Amino acid sequence: MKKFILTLLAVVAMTFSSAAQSKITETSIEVDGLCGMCKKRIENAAYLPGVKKVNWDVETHQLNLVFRNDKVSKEEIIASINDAGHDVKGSIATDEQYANIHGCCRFRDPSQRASHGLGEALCTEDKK
Ligand SMILES: [Cu+2]
Repeated sequence: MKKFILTLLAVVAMTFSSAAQSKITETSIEVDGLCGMCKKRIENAAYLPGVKKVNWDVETHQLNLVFRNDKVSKEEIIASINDAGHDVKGSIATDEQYANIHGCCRFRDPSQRASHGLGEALCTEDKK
């Protein structure tokens, strides 16, 4: 019986250690936005179940992510950010999604970008 319990403990320990090693993904993606309000919106959208850390930098536009890849995928996180109205490099929000964004956060608007000291938007299609 004692041997059985020890074997069981060893199996449990191995399961946990391999899970901790291989199931964490650390990555960063480029997300367009302007300000502190955008930061909150982007980080809230990215913070899905299984996501451990989110940090969007208003200067670099990089969103750093740490997540459990057995619980959530990068694609799901990107879809959620698009849903909140923000453009991700390689995955642009639809006009309907973008329309929900607060007026002062219109990151595709060249005059808003200029007033925040930003260059060209990620979305380079002509939006009129
Ligand atoms: Cu904003």
